[in-house]
Parts: sequence; structure tokens; C-alpha cells
Amino acid sequence: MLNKVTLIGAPTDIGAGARGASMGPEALRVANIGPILEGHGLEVKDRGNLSGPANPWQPPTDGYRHLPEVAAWNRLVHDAVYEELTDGRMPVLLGGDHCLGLGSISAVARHCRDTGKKLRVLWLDAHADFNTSALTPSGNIHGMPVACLCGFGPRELIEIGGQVPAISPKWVRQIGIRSVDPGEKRFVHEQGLEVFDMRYIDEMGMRHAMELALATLDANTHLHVSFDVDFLDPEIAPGVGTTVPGGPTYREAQLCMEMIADTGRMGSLDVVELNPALDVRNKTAQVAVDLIESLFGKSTLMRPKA
Ligand code: 6HN
Ligand code: MN
Ligand code: MN
Ligand code: MN
Repeated sequence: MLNKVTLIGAPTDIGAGARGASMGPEALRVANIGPILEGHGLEVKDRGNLSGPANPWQPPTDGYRHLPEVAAWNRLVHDAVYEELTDGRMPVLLGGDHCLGLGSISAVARHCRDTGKKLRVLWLDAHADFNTSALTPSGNIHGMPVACLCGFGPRELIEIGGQVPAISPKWVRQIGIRSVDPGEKRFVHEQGLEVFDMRYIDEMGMRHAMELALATLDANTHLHVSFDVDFLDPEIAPGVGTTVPGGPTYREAQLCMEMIADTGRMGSLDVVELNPALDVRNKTAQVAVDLIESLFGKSTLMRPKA
């Protein structure tokens, strides 16, 4: 794993259905994300916040809400993430809502094409984020990034990383899913996304789900982790706009992060959908940072090398 990390703030709620995720980057900094990662021997650079268009807070047109502004934010994210990867650093995107996964992952996909790496995307979320303008119940683009990355979406979103599609559905593993819209459900099935939903985790356990989700990693793999904070059960993480009950517990989430850390393959990370306006004394930000610490190798005891 790279030991040079760059924090990139993207303070916007442009793709969301609730206002407030724009305050996410600052809440993560207040929860000490930078110093805590430094405490794990990482060299951390905080490049501050990107500055994009304001949220005009308009209803959807043609199935999309704020499409031009979403595209503008994602171009900024793409350029920043691509630049950090080219510099040999690990970008950590501090969102912001999950529409930004589009800019981030299209940059990662481009970097993998440049360097001949195999890409795997781990999507930790309560939602599949696989809607299109025809399927979406809301028009909110944070429900569409995975579909756009796979080439299903408007030109200005699918072309951001310079190649359409940016990724194949075969490269994606989704964990913790428990809310998928009716049309979206059919489309997930049709495209063959590998989904470890909450029923799977209930029946088989987080350990087994993660073993399968990480099974195709090899020494040449770049693993991108897209961590939507609503992945977590709302009991431990109330500070998100779209809570869904019945998510992973604190221990299940820790195990998930620790198993990712054990692979040593994580090359980039998004932390999105944290909404401080809905949080209680910044506790969701603290839980998120605590889990991110595990993602970067915090463990209770010395672990034997695999
Ligand atoms: N997120 N499936 C719902 C929609 O409006 O498309 C919710 C999406 C939530 C997206 O949390 O990143
Ligand atoms: Mn690289
Ligand atoms: Mn999401
Ligand atoms: Mn979600």
C-alpha cells in the first residue's frame, strides 16, 4: 500500500436529496482524520477543498437534478484524483455526496489504464447507486454513479475519464446493500453486479462475504474503496441523508475494513454521504474516521503475516 496519502475535500451536496453533505469534509477534519492517519506512519497531505458550483436546489429536469453542476464537480474531482495518483499518492476523497464517486473512480480507472493495473471497486453502501434517468424515483444523481461508470448515463457524466465505459460491472463488488429501487433491481440483475446484500451477510457472515468480494485480487490489482457512510447501521451512524435500518454493526464494519487492510491492495478511497446537519455531536464522523483507521491497518494486536 502507498504510504503517501492526499486528502481532497469536495464540499457539495449537489447530487443528494437532502442538504448538508457539503459539510462532510470539515466534519472529518474536526474528527482528526489527518493526524490519525499520520499516527499510522502515513505521510498525509491535505490539499484543502475543491471549489465548484453552488447548489441551486432545483427539481429534476429530464430525470436529472442539477446535471450541469454535478458534471462540473465531477470534472474537478477527476482532475484532482488523477493528479494525486500520477504523483504516486493515494487519494482520499472527502465528500460530499456519492455522485462524486463518478469523478473519483473514472480517474482511478484512467490511472489503471495508464499503468496496466487491474481495477476492483468495492462499493460499501446501503444502496446500489445503479439508477438511470429512466429508473430513478428521485432524479438525485447520487443514486446513479455506478450505472454512469458502467456507461449508462448522460454523455457529460460517462465521458469524464476519457473512455466509455470507465469500468466494467464485473469489476464491482457491493457490500451491505439493503435498499434498491424496483427498476434498479432488474438492472442490477441484468448487468450482473456482484452484490453481497444484508441478507447474504446475515446468513453467511461478513467474513465470508468479504472473502468472496476480495477473492480476485492479485499483486497487480488496484483496489478502490467507495465508502458511503450510510453503509453503516443508523444506530451507529445517524449523520447521513438516506438512512436505511438493518446495516452492518460496528463489529461487522470493523471486520470489513480490517479484511480490506489485510489485502494491502487499497489504492484509493472515497468517504461520502456524511451529513453533519443530521449528526449528533459529530459522532458519525468519529465512527467513520475510526473505521478508516482500520482500513489503513489499525489492529488491536500484531497480526501474523498472511
Ligand atoms: N446514496 N435509490 C435512491 C435514489 O434516489 O436513487 C437513493 C439513493 C441514495 C444514494 O446514498 O449514495
Ligand atoms: Mn499508481
Ligand atoms: Mn451511495
Ligand atoms: Mn447510500
